Amino acid sequence: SHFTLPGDSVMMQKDFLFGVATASFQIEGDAEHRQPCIWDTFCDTPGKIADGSNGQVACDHVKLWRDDVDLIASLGVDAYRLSISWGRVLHPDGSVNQRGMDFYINLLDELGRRGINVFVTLYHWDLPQHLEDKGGWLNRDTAVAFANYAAIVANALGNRVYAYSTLNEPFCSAFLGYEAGIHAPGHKSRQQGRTAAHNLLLAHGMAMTEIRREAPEAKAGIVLNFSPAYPYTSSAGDANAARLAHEYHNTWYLMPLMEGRYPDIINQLEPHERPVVEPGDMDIISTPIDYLGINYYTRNVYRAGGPLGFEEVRIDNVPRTAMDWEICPQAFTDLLTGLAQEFNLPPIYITENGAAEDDAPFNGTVHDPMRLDYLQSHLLAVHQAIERGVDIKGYFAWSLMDNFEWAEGYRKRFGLVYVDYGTQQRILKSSAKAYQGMLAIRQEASQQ
Ligand code: GBH
Repeated sequence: SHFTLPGDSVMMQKDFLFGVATASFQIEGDAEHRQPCIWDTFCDTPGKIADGSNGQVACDHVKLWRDDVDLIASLGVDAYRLSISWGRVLHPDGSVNQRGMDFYINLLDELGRRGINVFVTLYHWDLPQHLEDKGGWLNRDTAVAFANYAAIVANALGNRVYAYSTLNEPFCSAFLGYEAGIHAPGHKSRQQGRTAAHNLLLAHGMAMTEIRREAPEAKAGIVLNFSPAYPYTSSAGDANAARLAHEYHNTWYLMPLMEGRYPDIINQLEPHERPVVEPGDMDIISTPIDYLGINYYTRNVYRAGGPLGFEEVRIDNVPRTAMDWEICPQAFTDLLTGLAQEFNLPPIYITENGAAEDDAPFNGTVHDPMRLDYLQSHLLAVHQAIERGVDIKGYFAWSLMDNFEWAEGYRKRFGLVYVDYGTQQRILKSSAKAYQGMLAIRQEASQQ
């Protein structure tokens, strides 16, 4: 079996990029050759990771990268999205760790030889611990350190990279890391979450200038996660709750990037609860981007209540993934068309989309029917959004292979490829074969 799209869909044309995505801390291992990061510290804190695991070995990708490039190429994808470990390419004093930089140079050169376009994320949550010790994202200096790091990487990797992305999901870094305390560094303060969010956005804007100077041919942008917000009932109160949740989870990041201002929900806070915005910050943050990366997994449903005026409701009798996230492809189409109406967006890449399933090998094969359904329906949802005029240029499945799923450890599997952590054997799941099948059909069609 293989995924299908309408034959006349622009997604079936070769200039639409299909890829798979990963992130450094989740797959690399080889922790002894990089600086410790905030996720190492978080993993060492009892009770933070569901299975008590850590990222010391993960998928052992730093050792197995040549096999993994073969695997990626075997899928027939046009693109691969990876992230750079800040503490692998730099020493704490900011000088280059050549061994670490060479790892990425060799990896990118090999991907290039296979004709695979590389999307590089500079920050997928693995902040060097020594920067956290100086305040992490609560310290404006971290934004400057990030811009310096971005310049060094863009200089070293240059145009081997098709598209740079500064940050992956600053919402998660700020909200989950500083406000909800469920991601590293594990703080629980609303005020800290807001400061972290502002400094992350600032870091993004400062890095944009560096990337453009050092790698002028490459595209540069950012990756945001979106959780479209729906009202629980048709009451005006719930409609308002959904609107507030949309601002808090989604617009908070997108509006400053696109329009150089924060949404009302931030501006209307008491002065002492707002982030400190210095003159010029909003100009830096709204530096034009070449593309917007969108990560989508699920929608959320809200009703009026809670300290911020909205609270999430768990609805019954809907299909869910192993993360307990509702499967709702319609919300993906609605999100894309809605954002394109609300903002003047640059071209979009879907930089992550996927599902966790409790996979297990049986007679050497891994059948993942739920993920097959999820990916098929979400590919069609993207197609629908394009039909309605949204400019979408590519789609990345999360993830290439099972990996360290943050606070969930290794028990939640998002891979198209199964990883046996005992042997590091990789096994293509049914979903990987369906992706491969679709890409092979498209390849044949493009050669006729
Ligand atoms: C992505 O983030 C990550 O980029 C990736 O590394 C990860 O492996 C993958 O997804 C799968 O989890 O605000 O408390 O309601 C996940 C995006 C966004 C997950 C918001 C949960 C809701 C948390 N997410 N979200 S809350």
